[in-house]
Amino acid sequence: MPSKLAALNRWVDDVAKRTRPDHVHWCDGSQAEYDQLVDAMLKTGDLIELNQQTHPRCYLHRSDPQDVARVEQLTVICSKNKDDAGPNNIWMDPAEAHAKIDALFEGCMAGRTLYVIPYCMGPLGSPLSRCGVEITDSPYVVANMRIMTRMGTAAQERIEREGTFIKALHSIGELDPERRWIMHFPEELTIKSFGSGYGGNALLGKKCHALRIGSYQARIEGWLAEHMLIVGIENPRHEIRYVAAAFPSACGKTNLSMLIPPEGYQRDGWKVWTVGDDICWMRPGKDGRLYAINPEAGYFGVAPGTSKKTNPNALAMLQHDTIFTNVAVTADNQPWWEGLDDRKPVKDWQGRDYDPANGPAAHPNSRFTVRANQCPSWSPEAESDQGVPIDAIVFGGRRGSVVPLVFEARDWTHGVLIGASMASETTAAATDVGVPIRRDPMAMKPFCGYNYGDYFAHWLSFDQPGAKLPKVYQVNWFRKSSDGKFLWPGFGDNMRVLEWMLKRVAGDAGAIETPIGNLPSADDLNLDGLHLSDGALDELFRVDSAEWRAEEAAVGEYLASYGSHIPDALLAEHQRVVAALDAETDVSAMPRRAAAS
Ligand code: OXD
Ligand code: MN
Repeated sequence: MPSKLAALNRWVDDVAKRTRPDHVHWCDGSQAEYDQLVDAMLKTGDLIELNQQTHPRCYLHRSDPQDVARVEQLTVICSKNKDDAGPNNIWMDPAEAHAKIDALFEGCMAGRTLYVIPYCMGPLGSPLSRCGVEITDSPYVVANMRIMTRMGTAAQERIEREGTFIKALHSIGELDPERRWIMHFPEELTIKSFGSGYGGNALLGKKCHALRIGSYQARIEGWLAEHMLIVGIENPRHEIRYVAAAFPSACGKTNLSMLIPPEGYQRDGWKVWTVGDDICWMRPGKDGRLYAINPEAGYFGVAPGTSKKTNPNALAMLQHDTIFTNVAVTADNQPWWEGLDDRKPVKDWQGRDYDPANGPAAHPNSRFTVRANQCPSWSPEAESDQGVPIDAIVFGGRRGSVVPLVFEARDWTHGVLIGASMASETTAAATDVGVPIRRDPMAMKPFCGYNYGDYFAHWLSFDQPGAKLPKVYQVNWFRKSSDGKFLWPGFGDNMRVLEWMLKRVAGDAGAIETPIGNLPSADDLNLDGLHLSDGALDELFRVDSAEWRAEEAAVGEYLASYGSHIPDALLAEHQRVVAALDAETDVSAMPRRAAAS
């Protein structure tokens, strides 16, 4: 028997009986196995060799043009009770869902190899880690899982010791969008995904396990599975404090996780360490602090916009041992994407001769898959079994107006309200009047595996006697002037905002109390060497009471849509903010009174 665990052998046998593959291969996760897979994919054309002089061991995968992104309308949560999935999810009855998707799996691996991938999300020895087994018929998925997770023999051994694992079944099927489902059965700790090879739909350890099933498990077991990056900020005294930050897609999460501080900061000895760029699992430690691990071992990042200016660390890590998906190529066969540099691509993401009339050369959601430790700012603490202590949690979104550059929650409950109120613009527009925003609490809208109301209650439950919880912040790097220009330079200069937060944590910085939370005054932020346009600072920190009353009215309506699942304490906190705003005639007339640090 391939595994010492009967339940695992039985599941693999059952799947093989249904899907009828020509071969079954148990992955050991070795370099030799990876190399063989790559060789085979180069022969079939699943991978294309890139310029091996400039980019050793880098390959390009061109996906089916209809299979380039997550599919939220086909992503379902199949809990026994509809109410448990909540209005934030598309729900399907588990029996109906199994029947629907099992019919698609019938005989789907004929002529193919069934790969069994035992994987561990998180360091192999960590009590915070959780394991799963993915079955797939896609060698591209196996290669990506080897980069993104700890997979193979060692993970299998942990699964055999523990006796439990998430069952994650995947087939690319015929890549037919009409025969595609991404299904989650939280109570059965099972995922079934059919008809897509795209990362978020097919690398089942990532969004499906680490967030949707993970959030469900976390609620039962008393921890948090979050859509957050984790960074360590080292100060000139060589103290490192860790920050976890949630942002919806396309808000610069990968860039923030790999930030290079402005020159003056570097001279003074500041440094940023990358622990994770997308997912964070956190649990209270014995000392009452929250300890976090990055369950992933690699980055599956968006390529367009990555450049020497926006993210030099990412660019450095992408020079070797990287799988690119749906990028363009230059005349000398190097990977290329919009925003990289001034070179001209010759082939677009579909392999056609590049013609601007066909749209961007690289698909806007083209990706790189790369081992985390290739990043120059990679933190060795990413391998720590106990995780890193989190001192600050940051919630961010893309808001052209209303939301100031940064503000601090008064306490944990207020912080949970700030997270629950998160929203982000869905489109970029020249001016921001009327830009639609989508409510995306804790940036988990596509990823929370159960009812958001219950999720907020779970967040509130961490406020226990003896808990030393992180301070909570909201940031907005994207506020614009009335003529549509970004007011804040962003990127490395975001360090200035992080420094203020960490000084607050240490009790070393001031703040001004307002009804929405505590804001820094201009004197509290280090603005040395920064040239902001006239009036930018005032606008960045302007809190307009009329705008905020409208904002909180929208938040109130949103919270009400979760009915009785919304915890009373969250509604009471919302009422407190509304009442404070109502009492204010002109909030923008700051400062009011200094907040306690
Ligand atoms: C991602 C996403 O791919 O959030 O990380 O969509
Ligand atoms: Mn993400």
